[in-house]
Amino acid sequence: MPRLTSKDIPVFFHSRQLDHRPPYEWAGGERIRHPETPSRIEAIFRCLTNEDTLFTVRAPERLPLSWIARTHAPELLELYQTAARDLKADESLYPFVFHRRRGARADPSQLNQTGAFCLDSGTPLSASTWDAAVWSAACAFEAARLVGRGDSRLAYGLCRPPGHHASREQFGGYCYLNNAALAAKSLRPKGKVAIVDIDFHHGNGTQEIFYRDSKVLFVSLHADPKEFYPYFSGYAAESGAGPGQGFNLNLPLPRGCDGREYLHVIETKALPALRAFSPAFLVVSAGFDTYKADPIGAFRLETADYEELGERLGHLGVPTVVVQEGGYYVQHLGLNVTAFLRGLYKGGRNVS
Ligand code: OKP
Ligand code: ZN
Repeated sequence: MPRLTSKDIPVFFHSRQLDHRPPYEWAGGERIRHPETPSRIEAIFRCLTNEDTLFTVRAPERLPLSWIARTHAPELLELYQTAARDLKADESLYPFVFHRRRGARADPSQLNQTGAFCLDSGTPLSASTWDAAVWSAACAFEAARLVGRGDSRLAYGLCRPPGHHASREQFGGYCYLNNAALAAKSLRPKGKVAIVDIDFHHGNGTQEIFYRDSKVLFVSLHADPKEFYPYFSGYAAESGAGPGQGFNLNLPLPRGCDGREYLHVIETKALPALRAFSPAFLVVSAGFDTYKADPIGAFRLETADYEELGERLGHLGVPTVVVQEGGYYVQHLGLNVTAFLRGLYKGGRNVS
């Protein structure tokens, strides 16, 4: 592995992440083309490799199952492997019977029981899903490893499928393994970790995983869950539980929110909470479905806002792992990611 210079932002990506191809999702009783496509990360990859002064792309090593099992239930991981074994190459499995587990048992060797492990009808399983999700998680994990070792102040996991909706026991919202949570879990023994989730949607999975944890602060800006996915969480009143009370901060924003409003909430709510926590590490769940042209989001951020946002987070001066989440306007996705990372890099340089 080449020695890092101060100019490098290491990027992790593996081509096997492209093999997961959800064909459609069920939304409002309609079958619509799935927005979470392999072309998303191909576009980001192209953009990052064109900017060769700032980024170095490399492949992660395969992540051992034992690491994933520190964040996810063994039954969930078994179900993914059942799907990898039993589904035909062109098959996508959408459960049509869901149930709230609440202590009920479900058998992960029976694909008919997938509904027990799944939150919604937009997140199919295929034979390739498990492998793609493991490589996606590996990208986040390797980025965290580099930052945790002090080898880089900033690293980016070009993750896909995304992760922030996946909880310990369930998948959904296009997410299977919680990449940001895996990264945070790996850093946690070395010091307090703050996770900032800037995806348009609330990171219900990440919130749930760290809800009782006082060493991991979760701060999320997202669309009001009264109106937008995931509907059942993301409300301001959710502030943590037990020892984790006070270490979960939800900042729901109204439809139509623009860069000014967004950055104002960052400045007045998110950054003060982050500074008060004084984390050793920062993990950013970076979604770009807040972009004005996003087909499923409803905010109005512009490319320049992402650079500004990055700069302000960079000013915290905390070693940072960025994990890719959503963002579905593929044409400008690479531009927005690059702007954000450039901002973080610049912001971080002006500290101390
Ligand atoms: C994943 B990530 C839109 C329905 C919404 C779920 C959204 C999942 C978003 N037709 N379906 O970007 O947070
Ligand atoms: Zn999203």
